[in-house]
Amino acid sequence: MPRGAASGGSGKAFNDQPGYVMIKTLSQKDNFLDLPEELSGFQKSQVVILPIPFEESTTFMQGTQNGPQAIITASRHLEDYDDELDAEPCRVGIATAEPLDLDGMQGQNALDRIEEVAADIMQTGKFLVGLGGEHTITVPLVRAAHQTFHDLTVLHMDAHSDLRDEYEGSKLNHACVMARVNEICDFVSIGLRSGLQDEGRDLRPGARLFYAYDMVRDSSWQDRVLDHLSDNVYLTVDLDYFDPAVMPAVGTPEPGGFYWYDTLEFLRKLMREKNVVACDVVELSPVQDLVHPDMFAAKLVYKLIGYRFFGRLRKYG
Ligand SMILES: [Mn+2]
Repeated sequence: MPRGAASGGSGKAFNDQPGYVMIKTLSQKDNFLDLPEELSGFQKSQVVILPIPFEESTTFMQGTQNGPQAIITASRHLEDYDDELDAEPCRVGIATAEPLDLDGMQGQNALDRIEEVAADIMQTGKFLVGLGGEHTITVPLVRAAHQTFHDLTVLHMDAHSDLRDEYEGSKLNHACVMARVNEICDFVSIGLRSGLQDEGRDLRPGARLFYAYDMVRDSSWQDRVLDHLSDNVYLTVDLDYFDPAVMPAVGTPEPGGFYWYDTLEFLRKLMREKNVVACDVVELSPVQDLVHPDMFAAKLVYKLIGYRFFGRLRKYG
């Protein structure tokens, strides 16, 4: 049975089924995209955005705990209409959960709490979008998705392979995310340009690593990545996948990243061909008075939702 997942605050509570999923959502004055109740109430929404301002192990520049709020604030300046899709993706309903209150919890306890809430949301069949926060939040989100989808593959977009078994004395460091995912299910990492010499040695047979150096030389990587994925996919986007020129607000920027349109082309293809069951966008570390990275992340989230629900249907498809 789903467990209760209520958090404190002024938002509206919704009890989805007696027995009971209890997610408080933000109202129009605070929610993603500035949506009225009829497009953001929990019950009618097909999408749930879960802000997870978790930051414990960021190693270089800090600030990812402010990422979810910066994305939501920026989203409120986006248009509802998407010209590429010729649609208003928000029509599917986008509920914004109250930022996850970890109530002073740390380490594994905090991650268990994230998993519990995420599993509650996923059990309703809604499309969960987690907003980080540091990349560590992906581990409990993948666990939650794996509870329902056993044939899950994780698609991991990142400059860093994140395959250290342990870093700075912790297996839960954000540099260890994919080592933990490797213990749960198959995965494909793309965009890599910073990692370890012996990475790949202890990986499960279903894991694949795609390096940026090779990807920019051979565009067939898109199809090869899709071929490696199972039908059900969990997508995690570390924003440092993108080039620091377009996405400077990350804790550990790496030159040689990817850009807006080439990435969107791939994401649309992904959403068209696979059943993406949930996703996260992580590691935004907002820079004061620099708004374009926040807008970039917010629009990326809205694009993911648009492709998920409209990518198969509309004019350029
Ligand atoms: Mn990274």
